[in-house]
Amino acid sequence: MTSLLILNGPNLNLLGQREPEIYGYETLQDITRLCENKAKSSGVQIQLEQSNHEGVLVDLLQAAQHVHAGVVLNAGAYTHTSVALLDAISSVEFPVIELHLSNVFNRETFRHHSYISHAVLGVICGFGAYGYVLAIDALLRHLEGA
Ligand code: CA2
Repeated sequence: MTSLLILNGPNLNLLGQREPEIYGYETLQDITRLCENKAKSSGVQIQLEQSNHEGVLVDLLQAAQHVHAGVVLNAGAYTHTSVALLDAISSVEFPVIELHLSNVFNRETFRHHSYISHAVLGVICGFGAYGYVLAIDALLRHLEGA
């Protein structure tokens, strides 16, 4: 069965507790449930991981090789700072979708630049938690060759 990794970066464990006007009211647990329901209805397996540590995110991306067919990555603030994550994404053979809950382009200018965009299949942002559903759909459509 096709397996996908849903990988969340720093501070996303705090979702739903602060700044709901930017990130929505859903907690990471709500997003987990949303992704699990989407995976079930799509007939795929998913693994969900969250880490506040850049190196752990790199390790999880490397470990996904030959295990997962694709990755949905919300790299959080590391999006805007991390060449290490860019290099990790460049080194793997599976497609990665960059995801953001908020529309990073109508926020502070430092959020307009993403290091990881250079190596990803595509970017989804601004649709809140529903973006994860869109990203899983987009990955599966890509993997089916559609
Ligand atoms: O919009 C997104 O999903 C972001 O990746 C979220 C990151 C931010 O640095 C990116 O620019 C855009 C921040 C996640 C922090 O999440 C919080 C959750 C609750 C309270 C405060 C921050």
